[in-house]
Amino acid sequence: MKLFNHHTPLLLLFGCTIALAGCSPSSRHVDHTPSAPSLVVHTPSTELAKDTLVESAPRALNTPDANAIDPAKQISQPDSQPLLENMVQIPEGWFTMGQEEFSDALPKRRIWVDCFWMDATEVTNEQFAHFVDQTGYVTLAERPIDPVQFPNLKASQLEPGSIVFTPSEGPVSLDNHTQWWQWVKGASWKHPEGPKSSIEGRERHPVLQVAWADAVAYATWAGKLLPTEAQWERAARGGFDQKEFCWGDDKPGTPRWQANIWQGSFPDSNSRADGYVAAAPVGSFPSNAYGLFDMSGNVWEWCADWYRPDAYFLKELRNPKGPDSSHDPAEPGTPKRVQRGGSYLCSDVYCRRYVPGGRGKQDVESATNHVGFRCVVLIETKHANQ
Ligand SMILES: [Ca+2]
Repeated sequence: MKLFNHHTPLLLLFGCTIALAGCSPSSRHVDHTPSAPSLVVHTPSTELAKDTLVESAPRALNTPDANAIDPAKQISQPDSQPLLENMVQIPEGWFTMGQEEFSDALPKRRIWVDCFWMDATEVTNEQFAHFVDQTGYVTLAERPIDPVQFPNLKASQLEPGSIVFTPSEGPVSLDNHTQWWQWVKGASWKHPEGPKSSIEGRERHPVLQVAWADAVAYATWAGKLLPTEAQWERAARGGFDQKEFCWGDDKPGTPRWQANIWQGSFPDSNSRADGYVAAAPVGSFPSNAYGLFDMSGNVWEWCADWYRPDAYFLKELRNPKGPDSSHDPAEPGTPKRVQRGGSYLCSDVYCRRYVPGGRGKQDVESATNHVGFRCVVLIETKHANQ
C-alpha cells in the first residue's frame, strides 16, 4: 500500500502534489516436526541488517546516530522470553501463490517454502514497549525532520509526526486518500492517533505507526526476521490452497466475522458489525488452520520483500525472497516494501486486499495507524538420534 511517507507533510506544506494510490484503490503438508527435535536458530542475516542501514537510514530525516540502537543489543534476544514462545510452526511444502483478481499477484505459481516459525499474533504494544525499554530505540515517526535536508522549513515544521486515519464527515469519492488520511504532529506508536491518544489499556493491541526499519529493528533485537512474502502467504492460507479467504470460502460475516475489517460506508461510517471500528486486540478473531491470528484484516503487516508489480514473474520457486530492488510504476523512485493482510479499513467496497493473495506496498519510511508487523524464525530440525 502506498500512502504518505515521512516527507509527506513537507510536500503538503509546500503545496506539492503527490500521486496517492493505495489499497487497490491498492497441500499437501509434510509434517516436518520430528519427535524431540533440536532447533538450530538462524539468527538474522548480516545481509538484512546491512540492508536496513543502507536502504532506510539515508532516508531518515533525523540524525541516525541519535537513534541507533546498540549493535550488541540488536542481535541479543529478549531477556526473559524463550524465542519460540507464542510462535507457530508452519510446515514445509508447496502452495499456490497468487490470486487472480490482482494484477500484481499474477501469474499464480507453485512455490516451495521451508519449515519456519511465525508469531501467532501481530507484535503488540506491550512487546514493542519492552523492546524500546531495552534498547532506547526511537521510531521514525518520533524523529524530528532533518533541517539540513529541508533548510527552508520553520522550526515548528520540523516536529515529528505521522499519518492518521480520519473518517470523512460524509461519503466521498474513493480516489483521493487525503480525504481520510491526515498528517498529525506528535502521532507515533505511543500516540497512534495523535498526542492526545495513548496506548494505555491497549497493551494487547498491535503496535501501530511503525515504519519498515522500525519493524526490522524490533525483529533483529528479538533474534527474528520479517517474513518473506512467500512465507507470509504460505502461512496465511493455512493449508487452504487457492481458497479466497484465509479460512476457506465463506464470505466474511457468514455466519460470523472471521476478521477485523470495515463494514458500512467507507470512509465515513463504520457500522462496527464485527465489533471493532479500529484495530482490535490481537487474537480477537478466530485463528486460521495453522493457529495464526489476524492474518486477514486488523493491521497490515510489513514483509521483508521489495515491492514490484512483476515480482511473480521471477523464476525462483523455492523459498523466494523477492526482487532485488523496488519499483512501483505509480511512484517511480520511491523505495517500497511489501505489506500483507489488509487492515480494519479493508472491505469488499474498498481494499479487497485483506484476502490471502492480496499484496500491499508502502514507502519504507511510511508509518500509519493501520500498519504493524509480526516476525518469523527459521529453523533446522534434527532428529535427536541423528
Ligand atoms: Ca472492524
